[in-house]
Amino acid sequence: MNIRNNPYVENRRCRICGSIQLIKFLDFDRLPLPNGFVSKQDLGKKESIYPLQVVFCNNCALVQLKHIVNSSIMFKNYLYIPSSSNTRIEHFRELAEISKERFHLSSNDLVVDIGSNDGSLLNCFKNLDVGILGVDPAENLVEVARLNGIPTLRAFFSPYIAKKITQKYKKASLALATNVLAHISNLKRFMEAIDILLDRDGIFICQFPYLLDLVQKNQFDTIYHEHLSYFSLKPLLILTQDTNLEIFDVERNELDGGSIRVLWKKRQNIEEKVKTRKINNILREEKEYGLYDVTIFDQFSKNIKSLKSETRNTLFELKKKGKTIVGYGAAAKGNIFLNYFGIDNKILDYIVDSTPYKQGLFTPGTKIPIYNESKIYDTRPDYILILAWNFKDEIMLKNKRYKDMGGKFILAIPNLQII
Ligand code: DWN
Repeated sequence: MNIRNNPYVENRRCRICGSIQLIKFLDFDRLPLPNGFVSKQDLGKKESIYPLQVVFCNNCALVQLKHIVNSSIMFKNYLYIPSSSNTRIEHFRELAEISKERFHLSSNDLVVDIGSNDGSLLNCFKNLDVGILGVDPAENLVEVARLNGIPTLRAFFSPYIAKKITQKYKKASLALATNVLAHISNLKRFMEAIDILLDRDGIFICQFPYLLDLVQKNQFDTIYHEHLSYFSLKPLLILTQDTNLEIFDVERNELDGGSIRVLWKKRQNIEEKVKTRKINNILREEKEYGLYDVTIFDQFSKNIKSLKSETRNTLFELKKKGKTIVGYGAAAKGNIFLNYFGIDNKILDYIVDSTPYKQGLFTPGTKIPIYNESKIYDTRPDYILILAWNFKDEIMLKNKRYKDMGGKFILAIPNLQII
């Protein structure tokens, strides 16, 4: 079935190896899109809901969604911006500095960020006097990026767009994709486009939340319609086999609860030596943890079910005692958490968020109002449930005053804690 004419289609084959041995291990039933925030006037309207089922490929071990939602529905108007978190901006600044130094980038080099959003990452390269270009499909964000002085093409990245860039500008010395690869349905075509975009010694740096961290830390709420794939290193090596690119370095970091940064080069680029030992160490850790067998994912699914009942019982108990609870961070992951755990506006009075575009809207499915962060100090709730757990340190530091007033934080990922 063609995705173009449908809101979603079923994915019957593994998107990396083509196998039909796809084993379902977690089923969220149907949920609204996690970035599908609702305006006040649309509150009475029926929300679109889409299947969210997770499968394991028994051939190449890629974890992926069983259904693909039409990317135009998800990404044409996009409310997530990286600049809503200092932690992420600081991480971007370091990535730009490390990349410029390691790959000797200058103003003559072109750095292309795929899925450039509001241009936050490219702005870090611009400050280092390196040539930049963004590519993003979201009309609203491309406008913001351009207003911020970040040249940006409004498009879904493809071999055609890659060719256009090399003709209109030049071949890229560095291509970047942070929290993007998981959103791509046709991975082979994406890697083909990277090959077209890069110059001979070009480097592709791709970073995304790491499956090993997801499983080890119960990060079920990062599983949602935008993220078609959940990567370990093994399937990525299989993906790369029939391309002109090869993985030469891999690094783990703490962003978003644990991410992996994979570096590709062209096979002709002999400058960069393949860090075989690092790659093999990561593959060994994945195998020893059991990421290449569905058993670990069945256990993961059981862990989430017990976390759900423990979290629900605790929140319902607090409400029975007359306590007030609000949410912190109207994150996409937060909306999956709330909808799957059945936590709605009867439990949370409201959610605060630093993103201007989200304030005044309501969360999809649970219809919880979203306010500016200062609301916390107007109503002084007894508890704050941190939904953006990946930024818990930044959030708790920012709200020390709330703690000093006797307020308490609740975290449910990786496990239920009241702090
Ligand atoms: O992969 C994706 C990640 C990178 O970003 C996208 N598919 C969608 C999006 O997911 P998310 O919405 O879960 O991203 P964040 O950046 O983890 O969301 C954090 C939310 O918390 C933002 O809405 C901003 C908010 N926040 C806040 O209100 N106060 C964050 C911080 C640090 C704060 O102090």
